Amino acid sequence: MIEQWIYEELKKDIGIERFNHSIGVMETSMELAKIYNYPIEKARIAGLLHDCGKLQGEINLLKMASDFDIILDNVMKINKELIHSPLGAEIAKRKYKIKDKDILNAICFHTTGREGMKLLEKIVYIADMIEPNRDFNGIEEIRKLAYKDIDKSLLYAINNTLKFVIEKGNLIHLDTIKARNHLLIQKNME
Ligand code: DGI
Ligand code: FE
Ligand code: FE
Repeated sequence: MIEQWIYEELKKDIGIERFNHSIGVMETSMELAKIYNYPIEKARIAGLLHDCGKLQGEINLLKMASDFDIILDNVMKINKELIHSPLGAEIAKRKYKIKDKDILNAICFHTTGREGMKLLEKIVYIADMIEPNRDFNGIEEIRKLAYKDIDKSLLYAINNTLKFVIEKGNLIHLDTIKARNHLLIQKNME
């Protein structure tokens, strides 16, 4: 059971639009959990809270991260939108009292992915991309694959993100590259 105060606080912190997106990610995470035999309640909390670090208004992300003893690499310092994930994991721990490491990791790595992602991390990464409010080129393919083969869908989604990041001329985070290499190496060893 997710207590009501968590919904209320989250809505206040991240705003109604991002809150609605989070509800979509929560529901999609639960659907994927069912298909892949993962505990539904864990998927539900991770999906709901995945963007809890996307605080509204003028906030100094670098200062907040440092107050929470989060060590940021240079890519994160330059591409500050990446900070909301590790920050979110800390907020989930401190404010929402989440102790489950799998849930905290799913929040922490939901934007970049990482080498050797666990099932809940994959579920949240994909659900974040395909929840019903999302729309972009290539989403239908990710949606279709998500319900059949989560690793294929993850690889497709990461490739999509990388193309988008490159098109914008942004830095690529090493964890995204490692996530992709890991999936490709695993596929080639099969
Ligand atoms: O928080 P959301 O908008 O729901 O989604 P998200 O947490 O997946 O963030 C998406 C953004 O993150 C999108 O603009 C692409 C960016 N991103 C993902 N991987 C990387 C990246 N940006 C950089 N610079 N490097 C990455 O590896
Ligand atoms: Fe996010
Ligand atoms: Fe999100």
